[in-house]
Amino acid sequence: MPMNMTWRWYGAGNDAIQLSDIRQIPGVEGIVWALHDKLPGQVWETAEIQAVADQIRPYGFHMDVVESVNVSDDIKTAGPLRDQHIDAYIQTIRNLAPFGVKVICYNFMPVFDWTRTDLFHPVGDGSTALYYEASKIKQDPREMADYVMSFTEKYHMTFPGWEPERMAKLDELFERYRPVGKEDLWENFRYFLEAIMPVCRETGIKMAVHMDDPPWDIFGLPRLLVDEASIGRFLKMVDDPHNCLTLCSGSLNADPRNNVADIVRKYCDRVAFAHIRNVKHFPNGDFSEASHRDCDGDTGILDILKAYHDCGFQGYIRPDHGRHLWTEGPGTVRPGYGLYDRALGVMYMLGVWDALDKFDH
Ligand code: CS2
Ligand code: MN
Repeated sequence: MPMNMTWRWYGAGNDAIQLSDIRQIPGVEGIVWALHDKLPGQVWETAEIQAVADQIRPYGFHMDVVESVNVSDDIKTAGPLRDQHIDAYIQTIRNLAPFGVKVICYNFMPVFDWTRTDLFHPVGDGSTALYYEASKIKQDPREMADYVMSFTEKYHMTFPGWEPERMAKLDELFERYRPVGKEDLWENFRYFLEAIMPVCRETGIKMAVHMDDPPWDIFGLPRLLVDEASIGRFLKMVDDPHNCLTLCSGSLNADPRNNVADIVRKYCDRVAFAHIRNVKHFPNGDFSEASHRDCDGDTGILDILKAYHDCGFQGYIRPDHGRHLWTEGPGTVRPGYGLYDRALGVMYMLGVWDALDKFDH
């Protein structure tokens, strides 16, 4: 039964991994891509999309999944430019459709995308991984933001959602989010989705929201997509087959109470894009990212894959963060997005899937 294995690639000159390398990983059918120099609120122009298509297509990959078209702070906070930015988003969807794009992954997290306190934490076998030390996340976000941004400066590497232009105005950003409580954020989310659903229906493109990472409020900022109940609320709030999920196993299971396999079984028909990532928990609330192998973490990778298989999942899937192996380290690799561990992850997932196909009827 087909599911569609993909690989996130940051673009020529922006990723140390070459498309010719990715081509050699068995089973990868498509490239998950984005225009990484765009700011939220800007239109992705046809010529800019075409330039990426010209890179990807000669290798035989599809470009069906975009990750991410980021949502602006004005949209999230109902700021003065909200409608203008929504119009830009709609235009971007229109411009993406002729390239065969089927799914747009995005998130609705206030201020920060994923949050970690150590991007190269020793795993114990010589490799490193992204790590969250609970006691380091205090009220003031500055230390953590400075730490992540120090990589941007040192290695001339920008991370999606951590745009230097936005991070430079962190205090101002926090001011703008201060009056936005959790219910306001839900309301702004609904407003955005209702505004873009017509163009999604028209183009067939599915919007697939990424889970909040980690799935709890941080620095006094509300986070919405954190567990089964909130996902259910989200899907009901805008009950349209184009309003879908990027179900990220590692983001959800950063809270060990989240049983991701159960969530897959419950909402499988609305999962447009599956991120597979394994997480290991420590008793003090810290967590480390781990290899995709089931027993290396606590996320239940085998149960999750079995759940997708049982549901007849035919959507897009990719290995999410991997560890940094062998020659990979600060400066040579994008944190979480090295070549080797993600390639091992692809093979692990395909191995499980092929075995389920063959033996599990
Ligand atoms: C990704 C997310 O690297 C990651 O953790 O899974 O950053 C994801 O790309 C965004 O949240 C989607 O907008
Ligand atoms: Mn993810």
